[in-house]
This record gives sequence, C-alpha cells and structure tokens, in this order.
Amino acid sequence: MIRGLLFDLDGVLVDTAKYHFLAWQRMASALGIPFGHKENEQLKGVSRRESLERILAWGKLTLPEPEMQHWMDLKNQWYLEYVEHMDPQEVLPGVRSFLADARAQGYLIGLGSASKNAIPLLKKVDLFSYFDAIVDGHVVTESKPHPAVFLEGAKLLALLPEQCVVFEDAVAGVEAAKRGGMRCIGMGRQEELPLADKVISGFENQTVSGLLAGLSLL
Ligand code: B16
Ligand code: MG
Repeated sequence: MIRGLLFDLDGVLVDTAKYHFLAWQRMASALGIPFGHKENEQLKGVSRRESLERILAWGKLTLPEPEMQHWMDLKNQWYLEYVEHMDPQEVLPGVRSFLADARAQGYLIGLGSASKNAIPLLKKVDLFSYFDAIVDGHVVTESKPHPAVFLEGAKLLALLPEQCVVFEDAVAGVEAAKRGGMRCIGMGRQEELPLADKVISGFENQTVSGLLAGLSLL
C-alpha cells in the first residue's frame, strides 16, 4: 500500500528548470560551448558539479579544480539572481491543492531533489510546511539516476521503497525512482519519459486517490 509521496523540486513543484537552463547557457556561452534545450534536457536532476563536467565534455574542455569551482559559483550566483524574484504565485498550477489533499488523506510527503538550493526555495514559495522529510543536494551527493536521493527520502519517512510514489520531470529522475524500486509518475510528455509508470502534464485537476487508483495502487 502506498503511504508516501516523494517529489522532485525543479520542474515538478516550481518552474525553476528554466532558470537552471538560463544560467548554464550563460556559462556555456562565456566558455564558447554551444548549449541548447537538447543539452539542457540531459542536465535535469543532475548535480551542479556533474552538470558542469558534462558541459565541459561537450565542449572538449578540461579545467583545473579552482576554475571548476569558479564556474560552479558563478552559475549558482546567476541562478540565485534569476530565482530571487520568485514568490508563492510561481508554484506550478495545482501543486498546492494536490499537496494539501495528500496531507489531508494522511500521506507522508518527502522531497527528493539534487538541488542545494531546495530548502530556501521551498521557503520562498511557501511550500516548506507541507514536507515531512527533505533530501537535497547537501544530504546526498550521488546524482540521479542513482536512486540514493529517493531511497534516503523513503528512509526518513520510515517507509519501504514499494510504499512510495515518486513525482519526477527528468529522465534521470524517473530512472532513479525505478532503480530504487518505486512507482514513478512522470511530469511532462509521455514520449520523453518512457520509463515512468504514468505520465501527467501537471497537477491541475488531479487528486492523489485518482492517480493511485489509475495505477491500481489504492
Ligand atoms: P543546484 P531537482 C536539480 O534539481 C536540477 O534539476 C538540476 O538542473 C540542477 O543542476 C540540480 O538540481 C542541482 O541544483 O545547483 O541548485 O544545487 O530537479 O533534482 O529538484
Ligand atoms: Mg526536476
């Protein structure tokens, strides 16, 4: 029986994925590396360091550690400038009522995000109080598709993986959930998330019981 829901942050609860894209694109452009939406798709859910490593590899560049650190700091500084203006209005449609419904139904709620900015962001958009457990990039260093971020989330909720459903928008994140032995609802387009048990375009007009019934998990 499903007792816990684990949510990715960027692209599932808030539309910060576009700000990660803009910041990486700005950095890639400064380094003379072509970077578009196709490349960005491969960075969703991937840690800051591994994202930088992938971009440098695409540009056939290697940099010494202090320069790597410099670019990671700069990318994060740009990202934080972009998200600075965010407010509770920018929570994705239907998210707040879905979380409220889940709580009212007694489900435990966890966050499984690769981001080191997850907690301040949740507080900024006023979603923090919905969460019983938070696993972010400070807690787990392995990047999705490694399942650690969701396994740790289940553990903090004192649940088994098979008692949890993950909500993910990234290919790497869906793979992480499946490798962790969890059901996964993909957020986005079916053809981009073929490993997900079900794909929905967003939380608007969705309820936990409706979604779980559709997966024969009630
Ligand atoms: P930060 P998620 C991920 O968050 C993003 O999808 C990914 O683009 C980003 O590089 C990663 O967090 C690290 O974020 O630089 O803020 O630590 O989708 O797992 O919630
Ligand atoms: Mg995401």
